[in-house]
Amino acid sequence: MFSKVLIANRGEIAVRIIAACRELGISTVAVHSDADRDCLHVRLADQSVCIGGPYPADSYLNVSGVIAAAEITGSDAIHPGYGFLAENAHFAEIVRDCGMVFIGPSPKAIRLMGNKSQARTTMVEAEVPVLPGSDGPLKSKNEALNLAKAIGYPVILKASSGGGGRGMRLALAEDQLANAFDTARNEAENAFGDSSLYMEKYLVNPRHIEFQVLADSSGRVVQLGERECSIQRRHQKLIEESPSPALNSDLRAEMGRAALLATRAAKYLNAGTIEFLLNGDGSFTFMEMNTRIQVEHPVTEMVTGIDLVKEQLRIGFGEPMSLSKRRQIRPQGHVFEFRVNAEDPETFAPSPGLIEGLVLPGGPGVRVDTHIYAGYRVPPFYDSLLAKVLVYGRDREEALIRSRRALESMRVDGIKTSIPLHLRILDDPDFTAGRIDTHFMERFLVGA
Ligand code: MV4
Repeated sequence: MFSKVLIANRGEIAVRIIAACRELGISTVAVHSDADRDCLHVRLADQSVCIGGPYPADSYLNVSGVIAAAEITGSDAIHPGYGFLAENAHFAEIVRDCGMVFIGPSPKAIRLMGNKSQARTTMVEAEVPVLPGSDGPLKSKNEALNLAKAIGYPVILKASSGGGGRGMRLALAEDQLANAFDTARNEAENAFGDSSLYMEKYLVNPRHIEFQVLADSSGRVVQLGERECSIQRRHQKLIEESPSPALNSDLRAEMGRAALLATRAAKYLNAGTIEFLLNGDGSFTFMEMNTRIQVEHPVTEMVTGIDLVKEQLRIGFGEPMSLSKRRQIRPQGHVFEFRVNAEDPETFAPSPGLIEGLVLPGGPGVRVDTHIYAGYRVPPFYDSLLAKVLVYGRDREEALIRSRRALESMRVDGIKTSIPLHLRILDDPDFTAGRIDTHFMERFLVGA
């Protein structure tokens, strides 16, 4: 196994990765910014290196700073976590060229799935279902107009280099297309330096359901079931759960097979996620592949009992994944994840500052992944995630009751958090009945 791994991240995911390294006997190197000297990941790691100023561009996104820290500490590998450099193919290439292991897929797979239009084309060839749309990037506005007429409105224009909801424009009817095309092109050029767009038929009220996959260098590919991620606001997920209340075992098996096809088509290695849109009629289509460990990975860990980060480390080292073929992956029970953010529960304005007091929930079925502690000051420079509260129940009903109990017992004093919002969602009859889709939060917030 590796002797030393550098974690190119901060916050709860850095803490999570350090935990997996410890259990495997790997020593750890934290990197941090000037603003993060007092962070838990810095205290928990065996070594730490300050790599720059508070702004991400000066530290966690600073490729040469991260590489230098890995070199001077004699690290064998770099775990990128999520966000920051996790889906940067150039970074993955440099790590490899410096003789270290990037714990993730190959630069080629990152690049392929990072181009959302190429990803779509790859899935068409692999016979993974996709929505009607363009065959590669659109060459002109005229091509867009003709294609939209053929597939029917509404259509959505997406930036090839976008993803996660960035760089998308909707056209509900023909009179909106020219404008949507120009706006989307400009936005894509400004945001990604790549104006290339592709088109899909737009689904009005889909669910977002994603499958966790693992692939190792022996050629083994497995899927670990789904996460329902429809409870989100402006593409920021708030609550995830598994299993999805929308799937029966036949549909789950069919989507699982498609996830395996997609993973193989991408020549994928390590942990990844296949995102699908599920329509009200039970049809599903490939949306994107995420080439990283995700925020919500513990949802899958809790229903399967598998430590995904340890599997990532084993696979990165070139070992086979530890799941035996005979003992099948059998998800059990029901799990919710609540993202507790440092933000106003009504306006969603960021709420950084000093945590004056902290009481975390615990007891049966509760897991909290966090980097915060009483006396910690939440810096204003990074994303607002404070903690992930995960709750297991034998069934959805028990998980819901336990979730209320856990969130009611949690206290974060000194700053505003999304806990009161979660408690209100837990009182919503549509949420408790599992009647959710990607527009649930818009309806919920209007009704409030
Ligand atoms: C869509 C869609 C409907 N039809 N594509 C948003 C995130 C990015 N990954 C793609 N997204 C969407 N693509 C077609 N053809 C609706 C969304 C979408 C969405 C998807 C998942 C979760 C939340 C969402 C909220 C709004 C729109």
